[in-house]
Amino acid sequence: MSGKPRLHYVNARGRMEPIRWLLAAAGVEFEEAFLETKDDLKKLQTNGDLLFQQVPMVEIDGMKMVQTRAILNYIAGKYNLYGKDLKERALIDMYVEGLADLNELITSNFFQPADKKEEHLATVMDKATTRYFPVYEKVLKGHGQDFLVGNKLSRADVQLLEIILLVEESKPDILAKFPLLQSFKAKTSNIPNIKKFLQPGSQRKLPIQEKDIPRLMQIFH
Ligand code: IBG
Repeated sequence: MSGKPRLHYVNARGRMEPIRWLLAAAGVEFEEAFLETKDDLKKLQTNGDLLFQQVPMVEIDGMKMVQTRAILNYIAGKYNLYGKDLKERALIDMYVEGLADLNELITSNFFQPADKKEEHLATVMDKATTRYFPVYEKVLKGHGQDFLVGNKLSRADVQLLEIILLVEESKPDILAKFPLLQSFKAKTSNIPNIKKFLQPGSQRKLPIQEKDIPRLMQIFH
């Protein structure tokens, strides 16, 4: 055992990507065990390694953790990215849950029928512009600080940057009307651990390609 967290998932973003982001931002090295086939998933299930028979699963500190949110909460708490008190934590939770909702909307685009994809994506981008991004712009404007909560990097900042970059892949000008999010993006992208993760060759995953969907479906269904 190397002592590094070991991540069990497919070699794709999916539900593991925010975990990869958070570990990377915390400066924690991690190993990945990729599921290539349904049998790989079955093996973990049969061994009793997956509490709910699902991945993501992360081996960390002697635990086999499942449930994405629980894993993220643990990492955020352990690496001091979860606010200084309960009220900061409550704010971080609200901001992060909004980001998780937006992330689900974006992900659901992959599962739309071909003839509905474009229209669905336009609706998602509209929601990003009118419901989600204005919230974070307003928070930054309200306190005039660089980070969302407590004038210090938290998991909320890490997850916001992840989503900004994700949305920009579909709509590069999405931040046009959000000047504070533009400077937020520039500053957080330059934090050394994050900058390193954004460089080619890191453990950050590329966007899921249409051609990968059947492979993922074969493993998970
Ligand atoms: N609530 C759980 C969590 O957040 O961890 C859900 C986990 C989950 O849905 N896991 C799926 C799984 O293991 C893989 S992620 N399925 C096997 C089974 O038998 O249930 C699938 C997924 C992808 C991309 I890929 C986006 C969203 C989900």
